[in-house]
Amino acid sequence: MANSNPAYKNLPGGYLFPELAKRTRAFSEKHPGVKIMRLGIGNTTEPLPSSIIKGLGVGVKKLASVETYTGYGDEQGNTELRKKIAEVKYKKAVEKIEADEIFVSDGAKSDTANIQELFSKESIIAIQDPAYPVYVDSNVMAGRTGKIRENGQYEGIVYMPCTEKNGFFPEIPQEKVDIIYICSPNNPTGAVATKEQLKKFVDYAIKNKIVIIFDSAYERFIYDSSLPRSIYEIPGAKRCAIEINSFSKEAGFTGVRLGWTVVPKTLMTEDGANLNSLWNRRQCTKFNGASNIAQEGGIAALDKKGLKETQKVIDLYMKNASVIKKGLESIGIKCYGGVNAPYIWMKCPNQMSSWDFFSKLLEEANVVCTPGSGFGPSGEGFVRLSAFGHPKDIKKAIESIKKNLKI
Ligand code: PL4
Repeated sequence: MANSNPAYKNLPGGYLFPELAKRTRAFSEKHPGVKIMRLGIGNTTEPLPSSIIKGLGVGVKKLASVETYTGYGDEQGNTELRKKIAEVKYKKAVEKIEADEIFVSDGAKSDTANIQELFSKESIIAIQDPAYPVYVDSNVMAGRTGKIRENGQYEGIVYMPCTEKNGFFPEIPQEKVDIIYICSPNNPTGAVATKEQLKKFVDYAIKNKIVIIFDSAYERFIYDSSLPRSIYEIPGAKRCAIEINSFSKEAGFTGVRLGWTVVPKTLMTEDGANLNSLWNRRQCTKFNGASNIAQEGGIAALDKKGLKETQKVIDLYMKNASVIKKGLESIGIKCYGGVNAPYIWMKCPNQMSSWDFFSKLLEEANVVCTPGSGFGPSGEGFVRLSAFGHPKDIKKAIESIKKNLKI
């Protein structure tokens, strides 16, 4: 007789984003004809630049002839792409990132969820609160936690609150932890860690044999060149950190699917395992490589022309961020993020709860946001607005908020 994984019973409700979609759909059904403006899920809207379309086309064309056809590729990814990622993305790394430390994936979501498999079930994880929900949920599914408490925190997880008080970057945990998740630029708060802030964590991790899982999915949105785009810009990080990144937001690959994870060969666990070898073993067993077409697109995205063209799209989204932030501030709403990051972290007026404000914004302005509490208990009282949208739609949404939201 088959029994279910008991750890799944610890998950209280649905995953955040489908829940959001469900509530939005329910509103639509109740109010047919009302046009909803979506600033909820961070989903790209702009067409791919011509150089990437060309690159994807190269991938398609190769499949059409027996001389160039490829079937399964290397589980670790296309060698040319791995070399290109190492060369283009880690120019500022203190210690060189080698191509064989890069594992190409079908996007950052799967890797952020799967990476915890490399660690013992007893490992204690520390998570920024609020955070992208995959970090917590994947550890709950793996049985690394107990039940969720009334305060919204899981037993067995160390929460690192990111609040207005600490500028949305956490203090070093007081308790013993083994794995620390950090996301910068942060989803959902839009806060970006400085070199000094990251150095504190790297030094602490090296001293205590902790592994940092660094999610840099939004690094291209950092305009301030003094801020680090990779944890490997911090001395020693190759001895304590794994970095996960994605083509989704910087190159519009949310539907194409392509990302990568850096697992340095110098990264060891306390019991002497080499994490690069473990991840390689894991990927070879459980992953058959990213789509060869998508990987050709990725190579094109990292070419000089590709980088120039994607920068224009990033600029467009960042203009949206500024429109959202300025619009909300003009009606007296307190906002964070939106600079060096594509998310605006908005404080709900009149101390409303995140879900109450979500409903109010949808009903009064017909705008969808993401409730902050969905990212963790410290997100309560905030909502996240996404700058990924077509500029015309973003402007309409902000005009509607300014005109219709009663605060
Ligand atoms: C909705 C910090 C978005 N259904 O596209 P990927 O898999 O390369 O990237 C996933 C990802 C990884 N790390 C961070 C992210 O914010 C995301 C994407 N997050 C959002 O609105 O928060 C899309 C969410 C999607 C999901 O569940 O990931």
